[in-house]
Amino acid sequence: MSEYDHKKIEQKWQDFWDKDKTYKCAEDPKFPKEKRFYCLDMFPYPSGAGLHVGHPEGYTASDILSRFKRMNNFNVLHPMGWDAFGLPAENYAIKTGTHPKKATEKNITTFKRQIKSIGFSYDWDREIDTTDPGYFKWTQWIFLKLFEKGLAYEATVPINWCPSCKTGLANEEVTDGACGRCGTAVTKKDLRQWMLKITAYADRLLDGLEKLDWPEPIKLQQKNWIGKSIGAEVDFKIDGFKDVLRVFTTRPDTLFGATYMVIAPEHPLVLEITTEDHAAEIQEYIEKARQKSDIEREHLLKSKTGVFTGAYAINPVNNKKIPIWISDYVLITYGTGAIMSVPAHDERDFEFAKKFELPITQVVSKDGPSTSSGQGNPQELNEAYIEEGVAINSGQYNGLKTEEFKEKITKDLEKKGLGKKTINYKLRDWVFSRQRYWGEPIPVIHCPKCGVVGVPESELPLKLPEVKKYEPTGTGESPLANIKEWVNTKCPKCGGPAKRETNTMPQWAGSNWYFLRYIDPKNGKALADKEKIKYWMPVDHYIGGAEHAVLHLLYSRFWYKFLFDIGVVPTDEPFQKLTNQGLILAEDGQKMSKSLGNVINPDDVIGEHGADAFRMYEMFMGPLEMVKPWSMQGIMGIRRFLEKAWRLFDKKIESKPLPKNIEALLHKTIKKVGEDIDNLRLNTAISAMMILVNDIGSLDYISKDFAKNFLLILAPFAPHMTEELWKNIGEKPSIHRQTWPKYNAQLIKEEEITIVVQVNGKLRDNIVVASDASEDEIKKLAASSAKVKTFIEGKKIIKVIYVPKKLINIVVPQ
Ligand code: ANZ
Ligand code: ZN
Repeated sequence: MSEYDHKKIEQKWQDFWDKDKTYKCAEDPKFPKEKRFYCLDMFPYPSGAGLHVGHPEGYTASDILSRFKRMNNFNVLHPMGWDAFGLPAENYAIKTGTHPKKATEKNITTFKRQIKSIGFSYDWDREIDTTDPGYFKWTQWIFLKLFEKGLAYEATVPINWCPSCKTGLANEEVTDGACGRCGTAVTKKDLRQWMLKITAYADRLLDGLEKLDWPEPIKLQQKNWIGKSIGAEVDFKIDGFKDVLRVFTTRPDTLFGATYMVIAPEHPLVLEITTEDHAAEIQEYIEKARQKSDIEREHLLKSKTGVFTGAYAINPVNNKKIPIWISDYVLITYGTGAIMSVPAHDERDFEFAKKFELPITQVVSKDGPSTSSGQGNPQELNEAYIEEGVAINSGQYNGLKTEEFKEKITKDLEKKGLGKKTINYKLRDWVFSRQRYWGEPIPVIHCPKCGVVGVPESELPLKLPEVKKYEPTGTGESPLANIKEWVNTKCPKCGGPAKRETNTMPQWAGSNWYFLRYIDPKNGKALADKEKIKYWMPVDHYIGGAEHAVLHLLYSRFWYKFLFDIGVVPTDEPFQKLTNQGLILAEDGQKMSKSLGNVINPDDVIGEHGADAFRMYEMFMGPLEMVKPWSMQGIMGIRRFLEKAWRLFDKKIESKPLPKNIEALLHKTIKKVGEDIDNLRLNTAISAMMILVNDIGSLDYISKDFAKNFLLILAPFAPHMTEELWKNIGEKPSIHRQTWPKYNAQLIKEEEITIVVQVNGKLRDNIVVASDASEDEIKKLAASSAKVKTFIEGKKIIKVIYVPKKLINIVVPQ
C-alpha cells in the first residue's frame, strides 16, 4: 500500500509546472473573445509578517475557478503581483535605516515562496511589482494625463493629518477619527495638496454600478459614499445685515417648519453676525469644534451641543424671525455649511430643539390635516416624523404630498430669486499627495516663470533619489525635500531653474490600474498594448476582501473611466463580477492577531498537512463569503478525505464498468462539482466528492473511467495529489491541461424513483421523478397529474402529506 506523502509530491509538481510553464497564457487567436476569462485576485501588500491564512482563501477560490475554466477550454488570465509601496516598509526604514526597497524585496521573496507553496496556477511570467520603475513609469504617466486634462490640480485645503505618521490622509483612510494605519487621532492641517477630481465622475460612478454583478452591500456602500442628494438651496435674509444665509435642504417642503437656523462653526459669516454679548461663548465653541473630526461631529448618537449667535434670520415663506445658532453637527464641508432646522422632521434637529427648548412645528403628517396624526399639537411629537406625507401648517401648500410640494416650492422660490434646485454629493475630491518617501514621485516641476509643468513623458520613470534619512520632515514636506540635487532641476518648458515636486503618491495609485499591466507586463511603449487590453478586459471575476468596498474599488473605477475617456481602454467598468471572501477568524472565534497569539501560520499548516489539504480545508470551511473560524479538527478531516481518495488508487483498476448506482453517482457528482465551481459554492462541491469517495470505498476495484473522471474533477481543488495519481494510472502529465469530463445525462436520469400519489388516502397515480427532486418539485408534479386533477380540481387543498421518496397524499374536503 502506498502512502500519501504530500512532502514528496508537492514540491516535485510545483517544479514541474514551473519548468513546463503549464499555466502560461497568451493572446491565442484560437480563443475568441468569448472564450477568454480574466480571473483576478486582489494582490497583496507584502508585509513583514508574511502571508496570512486569509490571503489564500480568495486565492484558492480564484485558482479553482481558473483551473476549471481552463479545463473548459477557456483561455485564462490568472496573474499575481505585489502592491508594494506603503507606510510599513517606510516605518521600518526609519527604525532600522534599511532602504525600503530592501525590506520590500525581502518581503516579496517570502510572500512569493509562501504563495508558490500552495500550488496556485498563476502565470508567473506576468508578475508585477508596483515599486518597480518599469511599472510606476505608467502610474506616473496616468497622473500626467490627469494633470493635462485638469483632473489633477493643486489646492491648499484643510486635510486630515496624522500627527504620528506625519502625513496627510485621504478621508477614506480615516476610521472613526483615527489614522487607519496607526490609530492616532487625526487633526486638521492646512496644506498644499495634489487633488484628483473624482467628483467629476460622481454620476458615472453611481450609474455604472447598475450593470455590475457585485454584491449588493458593496454597491450600497459605494452609493452612500458618493452620496448623491437632490434638494434645493434656499436663501434666508439675516435680520439687520445685507448678507443672506444660504442653506441646502433635501426637504424644501418643510420650510414652514424651520424654526431656527444652524451654521457650521467654520462658516465665514459666524463672526460677522455674532452679537457682542455672545462673542466670547462663540469663540470658545469654535475652538473646541476645530479639534474634532467630521466623523465625531456627525455621529447621530452624540448629544448635540451649540451656541446662539444673537442674530436672527427671516424665514422667506412666512417672514418669521428665527434664531441663528452654531453647532458642530453642521459640517462646513457639505452643502453650504448652513441649515434650516426643522425639528419636527429631522432627528438631529429634534434632539437639538429639545435640548435648547426651541419651538417645534409639525408641517408634514401621515395623511393630511383631517386625521388625528395630522392635527399636531407640535409638542406632542415624541420624536421627529421623518417620513414623507401630506403638508399641514404650510399656508397655501396645505394638503400637498411631499413630492409635489418639493417641486412646487422649489419652482416658486426660483421665481422669486430665493432659491434653486441643487444636487449635492458627499464624495469629495481625492487628496492624492503624501509627504512620505516610499511612494511614486509626483512627476511635476514648479517653475517660477511657467508655473507647474509636467515632467516630459520621455523622462519617465521619475525615480526616487537615494536618501539617508526616511523621516518625514514634519513640516508637511516629504524627505525628498532635503535632497537638493534632486529637487533643483531645470524647467522643461523654459529651461530656467525650477524645483521638483517633493510629494509622493498614496499607495492606492499603484493598485488603481495593476490589472491592466498584467495584460502586457513588459511593454515599454504603453501601459499595455491596446489590442491586448481589448482582448482581456474587463476582468470577468474579481475576488478579494470586502474591506476594499469603497477605497480601492472606487478609485480603480474612477481611473478606469478616465482611461476610457482618453481612449486607452475599451470599456468603462473594470470589474464585471466581484466576490468578497469572508474573514477567517482564529479558533477562538476572535480576529487573528499577534497580540492574542492566535495567528495561524500557513507555512505550519502546509508543512504538516500539505498544500492540497490546506486549500481544500479553506474552501470547505463554509460559503466563501461567510466569516468563519479556523479549526484544526476541520483540517484533519480534509486530510483524511485526501488519504481515503489516495487509497482508492490502491485498488485494482479494472476494465469492467462500475455498479450502476455508483456509475450514476459519479456522473451526478461531475455535474454538481462543475455547477458548484461555476457558482463558487466550493464547500458543497467538496461535500459531493466526499460522498462519492465514501460510496465507492465499499468496492474492491475501481474502473479506469472512474479513476480518470474522479481525478479530473478533484484536480482544481487538489492539484498536486491529482497530478501524481494521474501519472500513476499511466496518463501523461499534466492533468491540468485536460478537458473537464462530460457527465452522462442519461445515467443520471436513470436514477429515478416512483412516488405513489394519493388523494384522501386513495391511490390515484404513480409519478416518476429524479431521485434528488425536491419536495416542492414532487408536490407540483403530483398536483399536475391528469389522474389526480380530476379529484382535486375546484377543491381547497387542506394539506399535503409527503413521505420522502415514497408517497404523497393530498387531502381535500370529501
Ligand atoms: C431641512 C430638513 C428638514 C432636512 C427635514 C432634512 C429633513 P443628505 O441627505 O445627507 O444630503 N444638511 C445640509 N447641509 C448640512 C451640513 N453641512 N451639515 C449637516 N447637515 C446638513 O442630507 C441633507 C440634509 O442634511 C439637509 O436637509 C439638511 O437638513 C442637512 F425634515 O434641511 B435638511
Ligand atoms: Zn519655466
